[in-house]
Amino acid sequence: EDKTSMARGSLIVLEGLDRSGKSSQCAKLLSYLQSNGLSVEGWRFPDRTTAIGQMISSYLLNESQLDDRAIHLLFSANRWEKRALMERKLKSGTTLIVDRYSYSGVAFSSAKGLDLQWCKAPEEGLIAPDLVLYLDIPPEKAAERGGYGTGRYEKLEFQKKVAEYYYALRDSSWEVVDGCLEIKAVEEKLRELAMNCILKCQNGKPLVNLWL
Ligand code: Z5A
Ligand code: MG
Repeated sequence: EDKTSMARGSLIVLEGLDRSGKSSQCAKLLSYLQSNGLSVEGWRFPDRTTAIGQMISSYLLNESQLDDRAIHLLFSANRWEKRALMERKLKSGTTLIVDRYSYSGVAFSSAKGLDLQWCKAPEEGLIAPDLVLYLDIPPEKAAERGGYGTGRYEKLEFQKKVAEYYYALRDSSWEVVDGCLEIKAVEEKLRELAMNCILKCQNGKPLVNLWL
């Protein structure tokens, strides 16, 4: 029996404030793992390619208005519509590097003033990440990077609240990485943490659901 084809892939999520470096580090980690011969895909939430994703995209661009709870549930639905595919990929041995996930969903909506438990409820039953790589950066420093644009949430006071809720959501899957280090130094830390996680999953770490 071919053991490698039985081994499952890992669900690895990058989280952090806007401009913390998630998208750049996802791309670097993805190409590193691919160049090591691993089966790996890069995903991101919101997934703007679906019908729900297009509603979210227009909301984020301030092109449409939605009730706070309605948009929260759309973000969650956008993860639910990908759940079955996610499980199939992981079980068939593909590792997923995911740019934002349920923690973004809860932190952003809670920062608007919605109840934390209410925000967590629709995420329950989604696949729990094996590893959350949290790029830690003070909101003031993040704001200095390229400056915030016109995005709905790109305001310093709001980002400070998001940071507090992220902090409250930390669980055993989290590794906090200093996002203020040089890009190369962050990249090296993420490589090591990701490789450790992938090995644990290959060696039988069970797949479980949120919330841990
Ligand atoms: N949202 C939500 O409300 N609910 C949900 O469920 C989900 C999301 C999933 C989606 O934005 C928005 O939706 C987001 C949360 C909300 N809110 N906002 N705003 P997005 O994910 O599409 O946002 P983005 O614009 O793609 O990414 P970002 O978060 O703003 O940035 P990032 O991906 O973390 O950073 P980056 O693009 O990799 O880097 C930013 C800049 O910093 C760039 O110029 C880099 O070269 C520079 N950089 C990166 N790393 C470093 C280091 N180490 N040193 C110096 N400079 C660096
Ligand atoms: Mg990004």
